Amino acid sequence: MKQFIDLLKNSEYCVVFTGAGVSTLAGIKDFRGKNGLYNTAGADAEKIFDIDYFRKDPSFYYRAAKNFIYNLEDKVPAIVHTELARLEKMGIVKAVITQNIDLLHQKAGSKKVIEVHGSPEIHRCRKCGKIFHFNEIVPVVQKDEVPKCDRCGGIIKPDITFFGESLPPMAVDEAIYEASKADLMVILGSTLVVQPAASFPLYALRNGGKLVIVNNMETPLDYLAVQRYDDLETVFNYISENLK
Ligand code: CNA
Repeated sequence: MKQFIDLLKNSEYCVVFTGAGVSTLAGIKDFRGKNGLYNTAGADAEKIFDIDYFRKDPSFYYRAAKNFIYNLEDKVPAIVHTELARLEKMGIVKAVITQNIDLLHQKAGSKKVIEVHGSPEIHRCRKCGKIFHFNEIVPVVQKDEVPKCDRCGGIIKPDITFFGESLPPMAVDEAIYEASKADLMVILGSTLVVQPAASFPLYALRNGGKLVIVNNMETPLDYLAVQRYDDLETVFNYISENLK
């Protein structure tokens, strides 16, 4: 871990890529981890963020997300979020590219956050496009109702990228731009299987950047990493104590 700290200190442009694993420490389940939704909620979990299923039955998403996304006000950033915000302030981390949809990097104080799978901050009517903010939607979902547009009665969907939808193009461009500039890319808590987001680290590699991976399961890019660690909490406690 001392070597990891040296890499961080000596980097000129460190970009971080985060997945759901960084938020398990804040009490939010990931998908594919040991206690993740895919293991605990069975096959139905894959339908939660499936756009075809949402079109058929939006209530399924809202029921499943009620105590997962529509209770995010209660969630507090964990050590990885707070340390990344601190490293940004120190000038080490230049950008965080995240697959997460829990707003915890921003809550922790990170300024440059690129949300490649969208965000629940904004919800949109699928019929007329009217925009609604997260805080307007929460009380409706908490009452077990499907949010509907007050202008046209259309179904409202979060600006989260569901399986079957394209990623937000501006965020993707920005992520590729940042990854291409990185001389050090640190990948945290992601299985790196959801494409195309999982291929962003390849842009860093292509331009001579180094990869460090921290994840407690194997990833398809492990063999390309200069350093590889398992446990996020252990690594970030160490960073918190030893990188001042
Ligand atoms: P994933 O596929 O669920 O992978 C998470 C990885 O993190 C797994 O390999 C876990 O074993 C690992 N992990 C969990 N806790 C730790 C820990 N303490 N230390 C080390 N490793 C740990 O998640 P990805 O982000 O790779 O998959 C992308 C999906 C998940 C995106 O579409 C996200 O939007 C989606 N997602 C996001 C959230 C969130 O915003 N918090 C939660 C659940 C799913």
